[in-house]
Amino acid sequence: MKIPVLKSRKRRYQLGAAASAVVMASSALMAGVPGAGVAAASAASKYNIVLIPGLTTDPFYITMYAGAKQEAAKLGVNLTWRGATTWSTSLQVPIVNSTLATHPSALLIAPTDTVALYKPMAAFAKAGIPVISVDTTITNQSILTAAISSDNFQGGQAAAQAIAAQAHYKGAVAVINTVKGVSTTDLRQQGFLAQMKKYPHMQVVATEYDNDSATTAESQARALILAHSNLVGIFGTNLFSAQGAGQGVVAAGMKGKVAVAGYDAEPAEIKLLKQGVINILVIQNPAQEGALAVQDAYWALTGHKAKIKKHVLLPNVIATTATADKPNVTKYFYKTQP
Ligand code: T6T
Repeated sequence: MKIPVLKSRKRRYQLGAAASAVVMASSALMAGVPGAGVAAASAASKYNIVLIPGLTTDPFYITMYAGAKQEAAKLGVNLTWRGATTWSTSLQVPIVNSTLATHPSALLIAPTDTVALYKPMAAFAKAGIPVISVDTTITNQSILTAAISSDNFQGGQAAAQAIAAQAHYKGAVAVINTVKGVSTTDLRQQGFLAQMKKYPHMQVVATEYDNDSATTAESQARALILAHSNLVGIFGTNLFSAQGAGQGVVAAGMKGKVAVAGYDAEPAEIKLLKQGVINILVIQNPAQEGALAVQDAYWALTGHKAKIKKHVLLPNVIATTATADKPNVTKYFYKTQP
């Protein structure tokens, strides 16, 4: 399988500011990983940028934070990361609202819902604070300074192609998705379904939602295998869904019989990929997403708005069992600590 190499966006404006990294105080709002709520900062900086991830305990967002932190240090701006430890709109909304009360210079956010987060995010824009969506986004993007994401539709298509090829283009497949109304995973599912339509001897028999829980995804995978004797593949649309799908296939004794295509690249998934349980992982570049978001915020704050590309879609990297040890793949594996 061809492995696309991620291209880094051309740096159109380079700031010479040197960063002196200091540690900022943590806040009660910040939770999750050890060190969460601790920000890389420059004591001298007048810019306080806040990054609100989908959740703080997910290696995808931890890696994004690491990239954002590095860029913030380079540019000499303060960066704070705060968020809930689980994927939850009802937890994220009050965090966003209370962040506004701290009057940050810019907001970088992975909204947990395409509609529910519009109002809380729009309040920042109304107050003159640049808002950049990173990873996920909202449907009404009029209030955004920029939206940075991976090519999620293409990732879903790649997952479908891999399962179809593994199953010799016939049989039943299922999707295990996270939560409805999330821009990224909705698009991955759409890409998967669109691609599957091209294979006349394949049928999509089910779409499950696991609420971002690997444990739930595992039982859903086992139930799907029991319910559909002709099941040849499962697509887990994110890290937890893929992990659970792989574990479910192992538990059902169907390794090698039911193909698994997954998203992201944290240690449990990589282990399953190397074991041949997961056949393909669509890997993103969250560190680059985080860095670009900080850079865009900086440009917006320093009078260089013209340099901001409003919509950035980063390419994916495909890892298969055969390529799981290749350095041009392993360099994209996610971090578990920022
Ligand atoms: O797949 C990523 C992210 O892109 C998605 O929006 C939510 O799930 C992850 O964080 C992985 O768990």
